[in-house]
Amino acid sequence: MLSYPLHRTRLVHRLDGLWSFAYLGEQVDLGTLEAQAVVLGDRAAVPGVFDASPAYAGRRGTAVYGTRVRTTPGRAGRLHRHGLGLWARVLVDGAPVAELGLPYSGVWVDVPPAGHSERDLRIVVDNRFDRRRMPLFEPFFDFYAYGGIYRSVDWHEVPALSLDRAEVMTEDLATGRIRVRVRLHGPAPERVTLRVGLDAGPAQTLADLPVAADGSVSFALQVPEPTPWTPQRPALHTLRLELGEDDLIERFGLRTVRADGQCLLLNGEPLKLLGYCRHEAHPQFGPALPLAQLVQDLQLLRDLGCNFVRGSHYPQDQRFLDLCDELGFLVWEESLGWGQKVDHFADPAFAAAQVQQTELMVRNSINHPCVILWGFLNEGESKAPPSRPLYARLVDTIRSLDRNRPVTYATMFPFDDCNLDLVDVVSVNCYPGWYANPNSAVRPLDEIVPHLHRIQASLKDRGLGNKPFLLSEIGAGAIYGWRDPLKAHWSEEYQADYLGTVCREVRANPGILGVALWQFCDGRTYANARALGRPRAFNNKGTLDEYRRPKGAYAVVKAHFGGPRP
Ligand code: ADA
Repeated sequence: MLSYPLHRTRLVHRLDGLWSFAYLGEQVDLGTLEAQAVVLGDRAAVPGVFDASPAYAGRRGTAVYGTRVRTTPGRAGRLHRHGLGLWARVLVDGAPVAELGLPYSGVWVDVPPAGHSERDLRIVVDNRFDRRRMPLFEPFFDFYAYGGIYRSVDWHEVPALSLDRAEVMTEDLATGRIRVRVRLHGPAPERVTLRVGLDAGPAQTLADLPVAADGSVSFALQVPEPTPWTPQRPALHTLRLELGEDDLIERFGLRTVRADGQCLLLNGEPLKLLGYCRHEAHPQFGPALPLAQLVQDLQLLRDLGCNFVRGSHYPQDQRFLDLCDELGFLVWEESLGWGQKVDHFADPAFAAAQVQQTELMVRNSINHPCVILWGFLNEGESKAPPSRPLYARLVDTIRSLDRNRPVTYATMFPFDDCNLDLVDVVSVNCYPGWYANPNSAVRPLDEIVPHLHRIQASLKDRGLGNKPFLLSEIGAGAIYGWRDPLKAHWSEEYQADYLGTVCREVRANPGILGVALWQFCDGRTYANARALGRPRAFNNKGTLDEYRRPKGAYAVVKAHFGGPRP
């Protein structure tokens, strides 16, 4: 499947399809594993996760995927893995070329040229938890950790010096002036000559551009017929680049986004964000969602009247972001995290992996106009002072790569978080009226609005009242089909009343930037005793169930969010 950037002349082998496969069990020693010797007797779809298929359901161990690709002899390769999990080793012609433990991240792997044409590719995938090997995913996360190749795999044939990416920044919205930073791959000379074209216009030659020490080239361009990108009119532009025989097509939108006092401004206009947190998950495909599912999810969100999606809790599928660009959704993208404590933050391997994944996220998604917020470390222990160095490092990392988008993170400590001064938008996850006090005389539903007001007052008291305040999660569970005249917890009625109360307050309260309701649809979670609080081992707070069947709350949210947009 294609996602931007695209190529017209570069030879790209799309490796999605049927691969050979073997599941090796739970006890494999990865140090001594001879992956090349493994007989691949089964077949698997790529993208695909083995543990969502009935044959290997729930297994936690090692698998080997294999395929062959016919390439040009003598030509170097760059293997693009758009995302997998939880850990992988890549072998080409039997030789290991990379190991990676960054679940969900799009990663490039250099493959040396060979004298022969048919290259043998094997990917060892392991979904066992191992903090040393793969520090980012833990068994205590409230979503299932699948094993397999989540997203597409491509093999690019590239010359010694090739085009990596071109980052496009809107410099002047009114005139359509953009700044382009081209990242080169390979040993760069002091100067390069590029051919550059915008939209359907003719290409021009930019001769002898100086190459910076980091291997990048920068220049400004004028979009001839600039149309700003807005949710109502998501106009997109393309940038074509040629360097020698290599080429690259990037897509971008002209728009600005910045925090100003309590507002978040898109092209200078204040936004109200109305939407959902969404996991990339389905019972039959895990996180390896078919394109049709991505489209259907966005059609449902559009029907609900949403303009906003929080991509919880990991870097998003580039196809999904392409679709959000086209359909005019606003997106919060974040790196992988869920409830880590300071022992994680103090661990150099964890911190390094977190920074690396955050960097990759920003670089991979930088041209999507839909992405308006960068986030990280969902519900980390951000009230503990020792958390601060890593939070500060992640904010700096993002700002060093992109100064044009606000930074945030979702805190579960609205009253005593100690890092909120670092970010542009204060984002709070809270569940008043759901995880409610059992001994309280107040009806759970009546806890919601006062709790939100207390948060706002506390932020103001602590000098944080001049930042936009976003509800990054709030919600209640309901079992699909469970109707109850008493409207008890877990009934569709309670969830509908709950979300109705939240939406009413969010729309009416000018001090709330918006909401990402928790959550779009139900999703599989813990496979351990923690699931006792999660009937069916699902997080049931979806407004739709895991098959995208609407619960009673659907109509309520739709009525509040305003139904279909023009
Ligand atoms: C947290 C977390 C979500 C989910 C939610 C819940 O806020 O960020 O991933 O676990 O709680 O359902 O309780």
